[in-house]
Amino acid sequence: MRLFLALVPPLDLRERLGALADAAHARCGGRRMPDESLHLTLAFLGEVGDEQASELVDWMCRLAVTPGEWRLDAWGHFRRPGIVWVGGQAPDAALGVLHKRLWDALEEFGLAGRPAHFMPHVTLLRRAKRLDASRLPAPDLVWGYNQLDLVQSTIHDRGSRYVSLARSLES
Ligand code: 2AM
Repeated sequence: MRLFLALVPPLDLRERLGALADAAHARCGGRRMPDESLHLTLAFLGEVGDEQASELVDWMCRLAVTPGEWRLDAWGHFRRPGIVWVGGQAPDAALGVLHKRLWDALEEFGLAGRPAHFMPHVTLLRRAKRLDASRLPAPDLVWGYNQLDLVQSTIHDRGSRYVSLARSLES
C-alpha cells in the first residue's frame, strides 16, 4: 500500500486553507484538492508491504511529536505537475528537525527515499496554470500542530483518496 506521514490540519485551519484553494483556483484553474485531502507531507514512503505497514502503525501509535507552530505566508508553484501550494517564506527549523527525526526512524525500518531537500508545502491545486502570486492576497496562517498521521493513499478516477491509518500520541 502507498503510505506517507503527514500533518493533518485542524478543522478551522482546513477551512482557511480551502478558502486559499478557492482563491487560487479562480486564477489558475486545475484540480482543486478537496478540503479533506489538505495536508503537509513530512515523509513520502511509497509502496510498503502489509507487514511493514503494520509495524509502522504500531510505531505511529507510540510516537510523540514535539508541538510546534508553522507559519504559512507564501504562495508557491512547482512547474512540472502544475502544483500550486502554500507554505512558509523562510525555512522552518522545527519542521526541519521533525523531518530529520522521522527519516532517521524510517531508515531504521529499512525504508529509503529521504529527499535531499525538504520543502514543506500544502498542495492546493494540481495541473494548474502558473501562479502569479501578486494577484492573490498573501497567505497569513499559523498551523499549530502536536500530532502526526500515517496516511494511506489510494488512486481513484478523480485523484487520490487519503485515509489515516494511525495517529501519534497527543503531545
Ligand atoms: P505533492 O502534494 O507535492 O504532490 C501523497 O501523495 C503526498 O505525498 C502528497 O503530499 C505528495 O506531494 C507526496 N508525494 C507523492 N509522491 C511523492 C514523491 N515521489 N516524492 C515525494 N513526495 C511525494
